[in-house]
Amino acid sequence: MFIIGERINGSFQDIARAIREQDPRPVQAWVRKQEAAGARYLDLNTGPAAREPLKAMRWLVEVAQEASTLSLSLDSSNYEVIEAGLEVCRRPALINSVPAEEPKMQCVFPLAKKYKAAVIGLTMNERGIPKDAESRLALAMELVLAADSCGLSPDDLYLDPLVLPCNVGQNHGPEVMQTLRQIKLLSNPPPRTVVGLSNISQGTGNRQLINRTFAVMAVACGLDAAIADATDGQLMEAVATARIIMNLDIYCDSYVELYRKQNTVHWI
Ligand code: THG
Repeated sequence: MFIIGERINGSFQDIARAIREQDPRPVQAWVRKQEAAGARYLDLNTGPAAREPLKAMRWLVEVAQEASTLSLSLDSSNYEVIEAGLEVCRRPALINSVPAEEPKMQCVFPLAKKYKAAVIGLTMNERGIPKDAESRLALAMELVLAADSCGLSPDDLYLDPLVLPCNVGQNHGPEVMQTLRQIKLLSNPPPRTVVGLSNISQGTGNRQLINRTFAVMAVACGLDAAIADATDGQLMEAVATARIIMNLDIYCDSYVELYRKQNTVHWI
């Protein structure tokens, strides 16, 4: 499982201020910090308050690319904002995200082809987030079929079963785990899976413990990627260890260090 650094998000006050004042320093500081901590992608989200979201996304992409060569995940439900970011991306990006709604899929998948981007598909539609794994899987299949009909390879599709805070959606936890396991049976090659990890602990105490416990359980269910706090050292160590136990990486005494450096060393 690899980490998509969550921190460049306008819902954090320092990033909201940086966007407002066009001050690149806090953004670049978080780019470097997340990269050093072992993030493989950087999620960029202008936040709900950005007055000119197209301009803000373009600016975030340009600032991030000046500080790092990491790939970018463009996080918005507004596809004009996504395309504004894609236009200035130097490397193939990840479009975050599209729900299983026909008109939106017909907009986003061709956009992904045009810019050679991968896509995160959400297992939700006009009626919201389903309660059980079975209904999430039905929406996952709709995403797989729509992506395929647009010529997008299944391994460029990341499916997100949508994690809800455990203090409001406790019954969703086992359904998300079940969905993660069963998504791998939908196609060959299978779609990839991703979650917004920190959602699980929003509004709870002991956030880091809840995040890392969820993360290791999800690795056991085959999770491929998480939008998460890459600078949480204990989370990164727990994920590296879960990968060893699942036989996804070769055990060596320095595996925790190697996981952090996975962007620069050859990693199986
Ligand atoms: N799936 C996909 N994309 C996503 C999500 C998802 N993008 C956004 C989000 N969920 C993942 N990113 C975050 C970023 C921050 C937090 C949670 C998820 C977070 N923020 C603090 C909070 O709300 O308490 C902010 C605290 C502060 O302001 O300091 O927890 O699920 N595809």
